[in-house]
Amino acid sequence: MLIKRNPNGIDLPFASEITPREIFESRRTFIRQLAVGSIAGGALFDMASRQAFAQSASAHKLAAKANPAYVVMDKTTAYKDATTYNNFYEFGTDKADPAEYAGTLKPRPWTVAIEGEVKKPMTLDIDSLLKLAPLEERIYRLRCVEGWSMVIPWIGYSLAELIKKVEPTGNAKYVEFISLADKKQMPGIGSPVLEWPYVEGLRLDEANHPLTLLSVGMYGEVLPNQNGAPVRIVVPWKYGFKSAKSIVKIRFTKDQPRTAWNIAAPQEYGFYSNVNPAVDHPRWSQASERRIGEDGLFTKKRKTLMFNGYNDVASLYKGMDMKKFF
Ligand SMILES: Nc1nc2c(c(=O)[nH]1)N[C@H]1C(S)=C(S)[C@@H](COP(=O)(O)O)O[C@H]1N2
Ligand SMILES: [Mo]
Repeated sequence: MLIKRNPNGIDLPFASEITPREIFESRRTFIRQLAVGSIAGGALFDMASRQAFAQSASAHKLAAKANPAYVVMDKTTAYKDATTYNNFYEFGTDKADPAEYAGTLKPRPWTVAIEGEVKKPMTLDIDSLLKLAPLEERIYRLRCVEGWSMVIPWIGYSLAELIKKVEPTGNAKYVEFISLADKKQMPGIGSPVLEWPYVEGLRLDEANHPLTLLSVGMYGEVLPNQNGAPVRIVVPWKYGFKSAKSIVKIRFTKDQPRTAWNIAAPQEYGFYSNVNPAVDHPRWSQASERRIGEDGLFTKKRKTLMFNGYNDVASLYKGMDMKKFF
C-alpha cells in the first residue's frame, strides 16, 4: 500500500487505496493519539477518510461519526477475530459456526416491530431504523460470561432514541428483545439447545441508559451476519448474552420478561447479568478475562472490572444486592 507523509508527520495511505475497515483501523490509532495529546487537530485525516468513504465501492460501508465520549484506550480487536469467534446459537454452538453458517441469514428486507406498553406502536424497516437518529461509532468492550472479551467499534445510536419515538406508557417497566427464529435461515434452530426465539430483556431504565446501543454496524460497515445483522442490541456493562442479535421485535412490558439463558439454566443466568468480578458463575470465575487476539502462552489474563469498567451505570443498582440479583 502507498503511504503519503502528511504535514503533521502522520503516515496516511492514499484514500483511493484503502477500504473502510482499513480507514477505521488507522482512525482508531489516530483518535487514541489525539486522546493522549500526541497530535493536535484531525481536520486533514478526517478529510482523507471522508473522501475514501465516498470513493469506496463497497456495498457494506456505513458512515458514522466517531463519538469521543465512548472511546476505550484498549487496542481494538482485529476484525477477523471479532467475526470468526462468535456466540450465535441459531447457527450452531461452536464459536466458528456463525462465521461458517450465517451466510443463509437474509438481513434485507427486515422489519422490527415495536409493541406492548407504548403509545405509538410501530413497525420499522431497516432503512427507517438507520435514519431514526444520527449513526455514531462507539468503541465498547464486550465481555462474555465464558471469560473472554473483545473491543469492538460498533455503529449505531442509543436505544433511548427509539424509546423516545414510541412513547412508553406508565405501565412500561421492562423492554423485551426478540431475535429472529427462522428454520430456513438459521440451521441451529433445529436443535433444542435454547428455547427459540432467543429472548432477552432489560429494565426500562437500563434500556434508556445512553450506553445501551441499538447497533447496525461495526468496523465502518454494516453488521456481518454472524454478529447479529441487520440490527442488534449492545449492553456493554452486562455479559454478552444480554446483547440480543438479529432482533425482529421489541416489546415493552409491565412484568420482567423471560430470557433465553435464564429459561435454559436459571441457577446459572439471572436477569441482570451485570459484569461483576465478585460474583462467580457456577462454572467460571468472573474475576479475570482473556482478551481475544491476545492469547499466547505467556499472556496474562486481564482483571475483569466491575460493570466491565462502565461505572456510570452503578446508580441504576443502588441498594440492590447484586449477589441476589445476579
Ligand atoms: N440471538 C442471539 N443473540 C445472541 C447470542 C445468541 O446465541 N443468539 N449469543 C449472545 C452471546 S452469549 C454473546 S457473548 C454475544 C456475542 O456477540 P458477538 O458475536 O458479536 O461478539 O451475542 C449474544 N447475543
Ligand atoms: Mo456470551
